[in-house]
Parts: sequence; structure tokens; C-alpha cells
Amino acid sequence: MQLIGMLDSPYVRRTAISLRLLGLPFEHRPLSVFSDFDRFREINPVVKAPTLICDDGTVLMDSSLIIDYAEGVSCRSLMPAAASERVRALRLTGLALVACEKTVQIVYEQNLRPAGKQHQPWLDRIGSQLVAAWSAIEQEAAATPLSADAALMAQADLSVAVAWAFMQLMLPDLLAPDACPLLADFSLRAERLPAFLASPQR
Ligand SMILES: N[C@@H](CCC(=O)N[C@@H](CS)C(=O)NCC(=O)O)C(=O)O
Repeated sequence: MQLIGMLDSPYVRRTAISLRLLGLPFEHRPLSVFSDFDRFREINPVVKAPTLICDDGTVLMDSSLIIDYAEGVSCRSLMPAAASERVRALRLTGLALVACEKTVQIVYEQNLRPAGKQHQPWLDRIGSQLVAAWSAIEQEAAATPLSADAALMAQADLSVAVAWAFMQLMLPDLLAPDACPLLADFSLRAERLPAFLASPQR
């Protein structure tokens, strides 16, 4: 299978890390949805990263759907089976995906829209949603620690780690360094894991 997209996309990176943790070999083709738009469009006309080309040629997109497919192929899961752990994992993964989405929205608003056409109330709104997501994740981490153990790392843990590193890379001034101490420490430990080192965001 081939994974298409740049690892500076948190969606591509969470997919790459998931594939590695599931033990699935894949070829990574780091095409940009911007600078490689035409080449990307030849593979997937809707130009979404990540895109996965399955071994039978089927083209999939959306990180969560690709991970769902990969779990089926590998007969393994990065989600806990027990109901109470699973609901926590779903909540954390959802919060991490919101954090990714709001970071991307801010970056697109600031980088793609001409300065005079940027809408500050919209930027303020998505900034507040992003801060709320990190605040909720920090609270969850205080209640039950996230796992940066290679053998125990699950979808919620890796999605939070990827989202945090992406936000730090793109919007380093958004949160004060000590705003989320548990997440900052967790991120340092997660980024040392082999699956993360093999999927660098830059
Ligand atoms: N919900 C999707 C979001 C993917 C996404 O928005 N990817 C961005 C790159 S970070 C993209 O493809 N942007 C180009 C576009 O939307 O036109 C997922 O989980 O994969």
C-alpha cells in the first residue's frame, strides 16, 4: 500500500504512525496538497491528505477511515476493547482531531487568505476552540496518564501526541509553555518512540 501526503500534516502523520504500530509495511509518497497539487490530483481527484492506495488499487482518504481499513487488514486495533477505556479513547481522539482541525484552520486563514481579507472574529473563535481542546485534553491526562510506552501506545495517545507537536510547530505562541505541562512532557517522551522517529513531521 502507498500512503500519499506530507508528514507535516497531522492527519498523514497519525496515519503513518498507526500503520507502523499495526506492523503494516507501506510506501510513503510525500506529495504536498499545495505544491504537488496536479500530481496529487492524478492519484486522487479530490486532493486530500492522507490518501491511501490499497494493494488492489482502491484509493481511500481520511485518516480515521484509513486507520479503520488498516486495522481490518492487520487484524489488530489501536483502540481498547473494554467499554470504559474505549469511550475515553474516543473522547481523547476526538479532542485531538478538533485540535488538528482548528490548527489547520488558523494556518489556512493566516497563510492562504490575503492579510486584508482575514476575519479576526473567526480567528478568535477557532483560537478559543483550540485552547479549549488542549485544556480538556490536559484535564483528561491528569485524570488518567497518557501512555508513551511503545507497547501500550494506542490511538488516543498517538493522536494527542501528533496534534500537540503539530500545534507547537505551526502556532508556537498560541499556548504559554507551562499551560499544559502534562502534555508537554508526554510529547517529549512520545516523540522518542521508533514509530514517531520514523515519521518526522519535518
Ligand atoms: N478529516 C480529514 C482531514 C484531512 C485534511 O484536511 N488534510 C489536509 C492536509 S493537513 C488537506 O488535505 N488539505 C487540502 C484540502 O483540504 O484541500 C482526515 O482526518 O484525514
